[in-house]
Amino acid sequence: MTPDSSIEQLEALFDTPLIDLLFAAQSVHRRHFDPNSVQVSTLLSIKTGRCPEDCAYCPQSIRFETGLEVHDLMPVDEVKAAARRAKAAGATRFCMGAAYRGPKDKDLEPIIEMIAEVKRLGMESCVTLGLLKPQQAGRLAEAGLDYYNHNLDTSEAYYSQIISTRTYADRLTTLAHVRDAGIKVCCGGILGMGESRRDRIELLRTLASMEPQPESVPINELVTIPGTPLADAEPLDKFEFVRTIAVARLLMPRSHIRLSAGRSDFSDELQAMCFFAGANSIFFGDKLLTTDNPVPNDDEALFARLGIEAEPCDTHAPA
Ligand code: SAM
Ligand code: DTB
Ligand code: SF4
Repeated sequence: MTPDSSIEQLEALFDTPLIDLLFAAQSVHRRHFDPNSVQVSTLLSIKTGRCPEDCAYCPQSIRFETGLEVHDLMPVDEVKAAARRAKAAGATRFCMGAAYRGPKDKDLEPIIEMIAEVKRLGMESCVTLGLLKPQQAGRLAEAGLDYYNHNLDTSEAYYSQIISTRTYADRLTTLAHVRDAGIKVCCGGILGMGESRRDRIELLRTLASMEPQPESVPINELVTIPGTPLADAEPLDKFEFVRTIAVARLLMPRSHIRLSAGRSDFSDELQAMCFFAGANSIFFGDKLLTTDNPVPNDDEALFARLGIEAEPCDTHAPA
């Protein structure tokens, strides 16, 4: 299977008996990765809430009443302390998220300091700040940023059902600026927002068609948030989630596929199945940005039971 495969071919792949699909995905996975190794990232919301965008899934939009505790950009020393704790707990990448449509130039100054502190700890750095101008991507690259997270979330066709304040093309333009600046791309989506299987296929096809493909592909399950338009979204069949991971692995054989939001609702057995399907990265720490994630003790126990090791850090900065 390649990104050029037709929709019909990808539909047929999705329809493959589950065990055959898992076997195919695992066979490709172990050609490119140690199958018992999972990359571990920790998230921190460095600026929470009051976002002007209207993403129907998001607790941080100013348009929805979600009872969220909001805060402005955190001081650099608090971010540094959180990164140090994440490193001590075993994370190798520190991902900082801000509820912006896009950052103002002046917002980037403290964020650049945060990136420098994370690098000084010997961790990989990632930020997710919304839409970027080319010169802003350049400033982040100069600061030594390793990854920029910017999700496409769903298919182009379904996008306007979820977000009205920006277009798919806006997102793709920022992704191009990030790539042109020489920063690695972290780009994925959310499943369970009422999209069709065709939308999931189109999302994966768009991701896999990028040249080069994103290094990191977070696959989130929608965390339903009371007060948002998607509060009552029908949950996705968990086997459909696993199938989507397997097809992502087959289409993007060298990318890290991250089992992202939604893990709190997954049994250990379902997570193991996702790893078998080709997921090889997680968010580690008891919080995502604003919602709960499995507690570290549970993840450590799960890794031990499965014989999974955390992937070593891919950065050459001093420890
Ligand atoms: N504002 C920036 C942006 O949208 O790119 C960065 C922060 S935003 C919260 C980062 C990502 O979190 C979104 O692109 C979306 O994929 C994910 N996300 C937000 N709310 C979610 C939810 N309720 N369930 C699953 N994923 C969610
Ligand atoms: C991604 O794909 N998922 C993360 C990270 N990238 C920034 C965010 C998940 C957010 C889930 C809802 C919340 O905690 O606010
Ligand atoms: Fe704002 Fe990002 Fe949430 Fe959309 S996903 S409302 S852009 S914080």
